[in-house]
Amino acid sequence: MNPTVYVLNGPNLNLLGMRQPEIYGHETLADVEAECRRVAVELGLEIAFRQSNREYELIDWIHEAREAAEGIVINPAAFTHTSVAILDALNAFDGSVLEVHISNVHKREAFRHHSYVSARADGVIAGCGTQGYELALRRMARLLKA
Ligand code: DHK
Repeated sequence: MNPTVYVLNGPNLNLLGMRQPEIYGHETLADVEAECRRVAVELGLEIAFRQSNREYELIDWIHEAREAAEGIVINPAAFTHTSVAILDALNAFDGSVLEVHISNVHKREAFRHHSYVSARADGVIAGCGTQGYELALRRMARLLKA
């Protein structure tokens, strides 16, 4: 059976393509999901693609992934910079974790330079636009094969 990867998206990413397109681009989250599904077929991965504006919901999905997934690709959005709770949940997950940021957070405001999630992530992709999700899935497939 193909390995399962949860692709989790944090707050405001439901507005992708509409909010600050000069930073986050013109593609919508539905476009990103479609591209992830296309790449997942190519890589032989099953994906569960989800977005929430609620911290607890992301945490519940990470807990769910403990039983249901081999890997997590997560763009925690603003929770990247604030959430010890999401870090703790990821620390309770045994599989591979890749962190994605559409923008280059290191080129932006100082408060975006620190990520709690990076203390757990096996890899971080930032500043590659929405292509970062595809890159993360390719890396995830490699990690899950190893
Ligand atoms: C998305 C957000 O919503 C911001 O809060 C983060 C991240 C950066 C992104 O680049 O995908 O700071």
